[in-house]
Amino acid sequence: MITLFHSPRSRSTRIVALLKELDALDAVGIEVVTIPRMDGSGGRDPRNPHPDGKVPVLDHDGVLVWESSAIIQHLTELFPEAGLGIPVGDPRRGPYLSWLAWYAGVVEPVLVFKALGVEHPALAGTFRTETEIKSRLADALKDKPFLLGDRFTAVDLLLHSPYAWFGKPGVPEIDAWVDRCMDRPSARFAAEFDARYAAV
Ligand SMILES: N[C@@H](CCC(=O)N[C@@H](CS)C(=O)NCC(=O)O)C(=O)O
Repeated sequence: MITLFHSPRSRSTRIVALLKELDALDAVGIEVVTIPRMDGSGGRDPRNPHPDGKVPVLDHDGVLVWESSAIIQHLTELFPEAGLGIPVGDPRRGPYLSWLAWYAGVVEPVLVFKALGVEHPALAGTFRTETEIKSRLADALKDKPFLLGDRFTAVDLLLHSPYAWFGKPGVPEIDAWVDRCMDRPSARFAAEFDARYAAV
């Protein structure tokens, strides 16, 4: 049995969109849980098995997979027919894995520091800054609609998600790509799913 622990309008929303892209909504159950929110609402949910009480977390036959990048890799490999992941042996596998890991190791911390107004030369030295993130993305998108080519893959789903949340950065290549990603049925499905459960 596979269960996604999800809280509406959070980082797990992108995993709900992924399940739609993978046509895996029948195979993976979604358990809606609460999390502590920045505005003081919500709270840790005792049903959530994530060691830190966070979402997303996936329970696959009693084994936990946490962190969005890891969950995305696990699910795309479990449901390969959808072509959202890149298999071993494909020359795009290197960039695919690198985008996934770069998101978790660089993009997320840098964008959180920026949103909080936290600056330090050592942080910029270690992670670089949002300027480098935007230039890396714009460079990858200057000659193709998606990060790995003509086709939307799981790295587009993951990497565009902060801009779907915080707003587009005002860089033409990135803005157009975010629009393409947000215009997909999976993004609309996840937004509607969240609207339904956030209201409960
Ligand atoms: N890097 C993690 C971040 C997970 C995370 O921070 N999730 C937030 C929701 S947006 C959360 O669960 N916050 C509740 C808490 O910190 O207790 C991932 O992408 O899976």
